[in-house]
Amino acid sequence: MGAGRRGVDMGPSALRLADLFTKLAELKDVSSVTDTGNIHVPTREEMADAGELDDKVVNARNHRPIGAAVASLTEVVEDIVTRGSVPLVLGGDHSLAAGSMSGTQRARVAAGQAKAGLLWIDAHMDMNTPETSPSGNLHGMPLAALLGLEVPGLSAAVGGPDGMFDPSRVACVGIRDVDPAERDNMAKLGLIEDHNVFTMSSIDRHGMANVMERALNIIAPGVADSFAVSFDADSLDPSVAPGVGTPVPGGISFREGHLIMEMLARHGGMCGLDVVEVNPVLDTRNATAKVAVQMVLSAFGQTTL
Ligand code: B3U
Ligand code: MN
Ligand code: MN
Repeated sequence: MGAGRRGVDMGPSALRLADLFTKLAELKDVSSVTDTGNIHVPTREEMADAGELDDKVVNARNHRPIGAAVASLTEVVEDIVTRGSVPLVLGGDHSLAAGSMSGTQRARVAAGQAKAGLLWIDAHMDMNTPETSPSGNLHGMPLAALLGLEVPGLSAAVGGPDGMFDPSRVACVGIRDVDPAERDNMAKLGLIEDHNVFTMSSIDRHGMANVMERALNIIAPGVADSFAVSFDADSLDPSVAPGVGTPVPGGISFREGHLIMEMLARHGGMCGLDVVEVNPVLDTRNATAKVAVQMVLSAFGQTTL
């Protein structure tokens, strides 16, 4: 409901079908893996019956049902992190990150731990608000909500300072499609190209290893610092990951994708991971789900030898 095209609701099934859980469980670095099942997402019909369909005044499509789903996800993730586990959240569209990421952050704050940094791997910035969005789609707005800008349906889950991320601990990688007014929101929060926003052009010029070293220094400046990762499958090049709603040419290659994940695993500080925007309806032979599973395995420590 947060995307422009239908089908990402089947993303988790496609990832399960690509053997995500058995392969994760086989990894030597991961001692136990539990599939906690799906979050209930109310249908438009259910919302209509409850008299809670969207009012048309705000440029934030389906913000009420999305708000309900994101609220449930926040609770589930907060609980997982409180129990000392690492949540792996399968989307679904990227609006869910408002819940997964703030759930992780809130659990850390409640436990007296330092806040996590955030790595946003995406073709897009997802820094729109209803005022700047050309589409009204909430999947273009979660990072804005996580940094404290007001987004109907998403800001309630972030719920104030405890769920929010510090912009100085946020890095973005793979960026190549930003809306004109979205840039104003970026500037407002200090998101700057080649400093904490690594566009495809930054990656071309400096190479992925250099970019990731710099990104890690931002998201985890201290040795003991943790970071959460939100991985949008459309960050990858459409030749590698065709099954996404808004493919943008010139993306992250298969090898660069693995390098990102391997560097995150080697660091050891990852405290949460989203995999979003896998759309089986637009995919070819489940290729996007399969490559996403490979990325997850690398992020959790899979190596060749
Ligand atoms: N920036 C555009 C397009 C977009 C954002 N996220 C995705 N597409 N996947 C928007 O609609 O906000
Ligand atoms: Mn995204
Ligand atoms: Mn995207």
